[in-house]
Amino acid sequence: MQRRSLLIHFAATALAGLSVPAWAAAGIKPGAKAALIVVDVQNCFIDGGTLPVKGGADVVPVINKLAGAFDNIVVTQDWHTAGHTSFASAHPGQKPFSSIKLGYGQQVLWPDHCVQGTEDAALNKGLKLPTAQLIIRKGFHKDMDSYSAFEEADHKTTTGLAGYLKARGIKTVFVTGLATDFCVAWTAMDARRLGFETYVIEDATRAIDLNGSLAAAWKQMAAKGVKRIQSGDIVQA
Ligand code: VGL
Ligand code: ZN
Repeated sequence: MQRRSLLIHFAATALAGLSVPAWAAAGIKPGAKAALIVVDVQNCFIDGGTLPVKGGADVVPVINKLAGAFDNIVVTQDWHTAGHTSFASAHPGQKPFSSIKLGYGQQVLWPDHCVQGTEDAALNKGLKLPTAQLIIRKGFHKDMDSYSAFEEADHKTTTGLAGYLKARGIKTVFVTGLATDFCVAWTAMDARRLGFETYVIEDATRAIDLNGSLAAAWKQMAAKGVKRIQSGDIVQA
């Protein structure tokens, strides 16, 4: 390399090392082809519920504020039958937070939670999303769990969400809610795989963090091309 081009090369490399990604520096404007996905902000996952996530209530004001920046909002609810296969109580001798192998793969066993039609499964009252356009419920097949808002745990049965978003011309999704390392992560990774540009807004999520599951989830999401941002990176309309 010539001396001059070496210098230029050096300067460019130094700049690249210092610079933050363009989307973070400029702020992100979601626009008409983006959707905010609000995952499982239900009483069950908040203090007083059946499977409380530490700090779960803290996501509510962050999501309420984010909502103002989005034309399209989709809300999800974990919506289990009584006696659901993801409940430890459905497997004699098993305790919550252990794990077993089921027909579709490994399943963490949870306390009974988010049973259809109960107050526990209702969206948290603090959530103010009057402009939300779709509520999608998942995990309603008694013999199969569904962390992802797109696909059930067999990775075959679809919830219909991808079809809905694609039919509406949505290209980019921003995932928020509970819990970072389960339903948020699985939703985000499926979104990416299904062809959506995908962001997780970290401070609009809280985690269960079971045996290092939070760090593992961020690593897997990064490997799949999910982008990790903060609510302050979104430009309010
Ligand atoms: C979830 C565990 C069990 C979640 C749902 O919403 O992250 N976690 N069911
Ligand atoms: Zn569940």
